[in-house]
Amino acid sequence: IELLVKPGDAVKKDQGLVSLESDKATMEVPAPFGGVVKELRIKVGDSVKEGSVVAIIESGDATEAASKAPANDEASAVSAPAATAQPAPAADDPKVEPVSVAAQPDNIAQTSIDAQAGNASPSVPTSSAPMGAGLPPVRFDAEAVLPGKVPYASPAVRLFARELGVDLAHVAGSARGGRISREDVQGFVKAALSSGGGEVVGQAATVGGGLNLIPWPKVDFAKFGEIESRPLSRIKKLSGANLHRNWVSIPHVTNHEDADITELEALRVQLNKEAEGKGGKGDGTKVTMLAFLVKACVAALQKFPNFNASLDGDALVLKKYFHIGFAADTPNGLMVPVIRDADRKGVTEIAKEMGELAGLARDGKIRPDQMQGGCFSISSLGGIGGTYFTPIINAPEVAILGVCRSSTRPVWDGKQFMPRLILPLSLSWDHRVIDGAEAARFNAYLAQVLADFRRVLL
Ligand code: CAO
Repeated sequence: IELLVKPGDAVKKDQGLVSLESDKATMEVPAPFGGVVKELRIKVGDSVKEGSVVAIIESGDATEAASKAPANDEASAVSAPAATAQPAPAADDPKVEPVSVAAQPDNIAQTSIDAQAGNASPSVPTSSAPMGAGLPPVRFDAEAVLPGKVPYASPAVRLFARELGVDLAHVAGSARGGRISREDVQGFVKAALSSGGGEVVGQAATVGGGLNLIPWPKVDFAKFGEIESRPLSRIKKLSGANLHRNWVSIPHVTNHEDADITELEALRVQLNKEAEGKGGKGDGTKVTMLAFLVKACVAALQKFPNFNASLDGDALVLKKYFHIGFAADTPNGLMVPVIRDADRKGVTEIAKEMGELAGLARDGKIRPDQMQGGCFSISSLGGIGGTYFTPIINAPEVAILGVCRSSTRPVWDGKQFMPRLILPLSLSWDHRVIDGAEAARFNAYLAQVLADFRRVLL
């Protein structure tokens, strides 16, 4: 699909010569050694197969040897059938460059495609390929150029990445066929720096700091049916980048728990009835289950301070304030407004503030400071459905509570099954800060508080 060099170009070892595309992958064929391209044997659009000759390269060693060789050596060098005398390459030596090539003044070596990296015999050129002195073609290790191993980028982009210390294995290509462009490298560096992950750039990426993922699959979806492409919203892009970082960098564990909220729900319904009964004299605020949950979480955070904390290097920063974030579903994507000082507010006040903040978020009018400073987050899907899920921790917080839809279930009270309203809870926590036993205690306590809200006072 692309010729990366032309005759006369000097190429370095491993420099890309041509790009090939199959239905499964796109890969670059690298020069197996440095030298000067004498001839390209393929053109854009050609179909090639294993064993096809790609290019003829005068090896750097040959040029050097020839320039150093005394004139009277030349004839003997030309006549020496050195190549045919060379032993076949060893099975475990897939990168074979015939040594004899270097001894000939018009030394040329052919680069051919060989998918069998462990093949004991060198691939034989097609009959149309004139082979100088019957030399076997130079093989390259197809294993080593599989897309997962060699990032698909032009030599200029490789050089650019090297200068910035970026390991291209971590960069997703957005150009045709998944090729990595200069802009992709720049975008990668910007993202790494803005997420504080400068270490992804540079050495750490190759010594265990990076994920070393294979490139994202590039699929031409239109080949399989009708499609429509829509750009992601700004908020989706921002929240997506944060969620991704949090998901891959925090060791998450999620504990599930069931809370019996039969009495609490009865109280909530009663409070809302009383408010309605005032004949519209109140401000119309409905007390929500989520507002009760905020209050219950504050009680649990006070009892288990490690959950109201953030990691700062090797130190744990314990917060003495209780700002609780809640996930709000907006037309533009997920946002997390924060209720400040929830420990000092009543349930009705929290419900009112939540309604206002959620409204601002949905209208795109929420200010950044109204989403900052959170200590712990709650993600409630209770109004929608589901049983349990795995919420992603909102870094630098260390835990998040996921809540699903309550349902009436038969619960054994020791003598009989009783219908109880059960709220499913899912707590994700950072295992660097919190241990499983502590998380189980947090959940059990939270469920106790929700079952008997008087415990909030203790
Ligand atoms: N179980 C059963 N019913 C519940 C419930 C629960 N756990 N939680 C809420 N409900 C009910 C409410 O009582 C309400 O019923 P009525 O209309 O009869 O009063 C209805 O569901 C709708 O509630 P709501 O969702 O409007 O209000 P809320 O206070 O529960 O939540 C807010 C507010 C902003 C959190 C919510 O609107 C929202 O955006 N939720 C989505 C959060 C989200 O996307 N999380 C995922 C993040 S990860 O992608």
